Amino acid sequence: MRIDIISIFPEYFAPLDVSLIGKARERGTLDVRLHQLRDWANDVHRTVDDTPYGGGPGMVMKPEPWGAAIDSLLADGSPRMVVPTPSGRPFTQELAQELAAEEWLLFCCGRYEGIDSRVMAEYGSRLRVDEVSIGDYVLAGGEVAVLVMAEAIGRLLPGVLGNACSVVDDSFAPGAMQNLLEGPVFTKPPVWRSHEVPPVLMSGNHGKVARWRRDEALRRTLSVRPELLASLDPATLDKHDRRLLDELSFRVGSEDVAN
Ligand code: 6GU
Repeated sequence: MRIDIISIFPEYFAPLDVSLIGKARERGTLDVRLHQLRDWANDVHRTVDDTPYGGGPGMVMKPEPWGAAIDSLLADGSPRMVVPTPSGRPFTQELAQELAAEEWLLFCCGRYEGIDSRVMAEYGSRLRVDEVSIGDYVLAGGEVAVLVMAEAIGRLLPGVLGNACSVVDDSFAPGAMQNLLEGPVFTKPPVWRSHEVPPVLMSGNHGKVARWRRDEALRRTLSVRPELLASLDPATLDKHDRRLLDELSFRVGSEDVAN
C-alpha cells in the first residue's frame, strides 16, 4: 500500500519509522511519502492560511497550495483521499478495514479552522474523498489523527502483524467477539504482589477458558460501554450470556440499561 501525507508539519510523522509500521515500510509492504504543503505556497513567506470569509476566529487553509500539492500527486493516478477533521464521519474499525483494502491513500492534514471547503468539492468530483474524525474531542490539527489512522490501517495489511489471529480477536473486529470489549489478560508469574491469576486460565480447560473470557467481556462492556451491549444483535447471545446479563440486571433486546 502507498500512503501520501500532506502537512505543514511532516516531522509529526517520525513515529511511522518505528515498530510494526516502521518494519512494514522497511519491507516495502507500506510505502509512506511525506510532503510539506508549504512547498506549494506561491509567496516568499510560504503562506498557507488566511482569514475566514464571513468572519469568526482563527484562520482557514487557502485552497491554492492544496490544489497544487494534490495535483502534483495525481500525475501518478487516483488515490483515495482522507481529510482528518473533527466534523468528519467517525473512524471505526470497519472504515479501517475498508481503507486497508485500498492500494493508495492520500491524507490531507488541515491545521487552524480547517481547509477551504472548495478543495474537498474539487477533488470529491474526481476521487473518493472522506472527511474523517477519530473521536468527539478537538485536536489542534489532523496530524495526530492521521498517525492513529495509519497505525490502525497499517496493522491490517497482510504480513504486518506477527499473528494473523490477533486481528480477528480485536474488540471491534466485525466477527469473533462482535461489539464486545476484551476482558483482562494475564501472564506469568501466577502470583504478583499477592494478586492471583484467575485459576480457570491455568486449568487447561479450553471450553471453560472461552466461557470465562466471554463472561469477562460481557461484564467489561456493560461496565464501560453499555451502549455497545444495547446495540448488540440479541441473536448473538447464547443462554449463558443471557443468564449472566440477567444477573447483572441488563435487559436483553431493550435500549434500557438498568444499572
Ligand atoms: Cl481527524 N482532526 C482534528 N483536528 N481534531 C479531531 C479529529 C481530527 N478527530 C477528532 N478530533
